[in-house]
Amino acid sequence: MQLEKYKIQSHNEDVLAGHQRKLAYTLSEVENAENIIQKLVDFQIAIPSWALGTGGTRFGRFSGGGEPRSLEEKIEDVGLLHSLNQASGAISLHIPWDIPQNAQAIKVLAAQHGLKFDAVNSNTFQDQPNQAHSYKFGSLQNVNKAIRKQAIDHNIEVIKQGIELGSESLTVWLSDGSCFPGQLNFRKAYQNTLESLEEIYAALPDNWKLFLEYKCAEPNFYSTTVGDWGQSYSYVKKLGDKAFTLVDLGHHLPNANIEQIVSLLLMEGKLGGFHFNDSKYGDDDLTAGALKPYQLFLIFNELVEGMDARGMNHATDLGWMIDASHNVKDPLEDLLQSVEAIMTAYAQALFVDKKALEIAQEENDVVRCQEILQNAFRTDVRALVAEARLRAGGALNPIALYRNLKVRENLIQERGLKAVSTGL
Ligand code: LRH
Ligand code: MN
Repeated sequence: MQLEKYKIQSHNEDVLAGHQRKLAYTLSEVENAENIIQKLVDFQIAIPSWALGTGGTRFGRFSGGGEPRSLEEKIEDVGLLHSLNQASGAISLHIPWDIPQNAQAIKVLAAQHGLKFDAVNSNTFQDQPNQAHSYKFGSLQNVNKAIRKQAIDHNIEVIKQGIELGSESLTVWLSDGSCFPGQLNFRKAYQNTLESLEEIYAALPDNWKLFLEYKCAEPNFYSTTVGDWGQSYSYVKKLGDKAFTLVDLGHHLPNANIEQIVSLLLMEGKLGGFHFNDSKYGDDDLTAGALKPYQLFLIFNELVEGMDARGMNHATDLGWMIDASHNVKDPLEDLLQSVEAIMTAYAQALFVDKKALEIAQEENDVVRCQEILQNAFRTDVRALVAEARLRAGGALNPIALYRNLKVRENLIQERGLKAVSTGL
């Protein structure tokens, strides 16, 4: 479903007065507002191709209808998101869930929607039909050399797919691990995985990056072979300058201090990017900022501080991606909310008075430190995020327009209630 520009313009005219009132007040409160708005305009978040349909759990899946039935329809849906918020200008594909039949045609279609291809994701956590060897006991860690070779070849094939689409990074998430004590020799599993990653790394074009995503548990429930940031860091440090650690917010043990992990990986120059989502218990893959907006703000506070300390470009030097699964929300509304929460946390982090914070930290003035951070977190920056959208040609209130235009109803009309999209 294509969204005509005039429909966005008439929506903006309807709500402009209210927006301008809020913006005027915010501009009076936030002295570096112009700089923040420009940074927000430049900031793009990649949408996962596997999260455009209804997700589910082993207990059930309740489809909402109108789901994309092909990669082409997935690109249309991300294109629609991007036309609404002008902040979703990239799609991250998962292979083999989204193998382009004709890469050039897909590339042209994406460009027509103003979309680029972010990281491509390999998949050695499921067995594909007619696959020679099973990944039941792991892929790159597997005790069987032929199974490791099969997994290595798949990753190299995914790089080839990505090159054709103009992607410049490969995300490797390994479900590899063990479910019971004694099942696995941890050292051999590590060494098999490292040797396998070295072969994949050797196949990377010069301008590419490899993102190694860690996860504490699931689907293995005793050990995971890339189980935390330290393990991922030890692999990427050994692999070389094109290898980095990817932080999925839902992949940590309870109460892990993710903002500290982010700060240290940045300091080491080994932070590659993010899979944004939120969670209360496990890898719940809920809407970003829905449960822990203060943690998301603290993560962006470390990102802005750490990236500025290294002179990094906020918009382009890290991989900004969402990884979520929608069990009860409309997938497109859920993704619009995630992008809004991420942009809001970023804007609040840009508003932190860093000079004052540094002085308070040097003086061990703990109370002042918290006052400075929470002043930024409690400042309503939503008008700045909306203004950035307006200047970029997006909708002031994307979800309101999405609903006013009955997008989901139209998609159900077009694609039917039973349409099921590939992915989780
Ligand atoms: C694993 C993960 C990984 C993806 C998958 C869809 O939990 O976060 O990033 O490959 O979800
Ligand atoms: Mn992930």
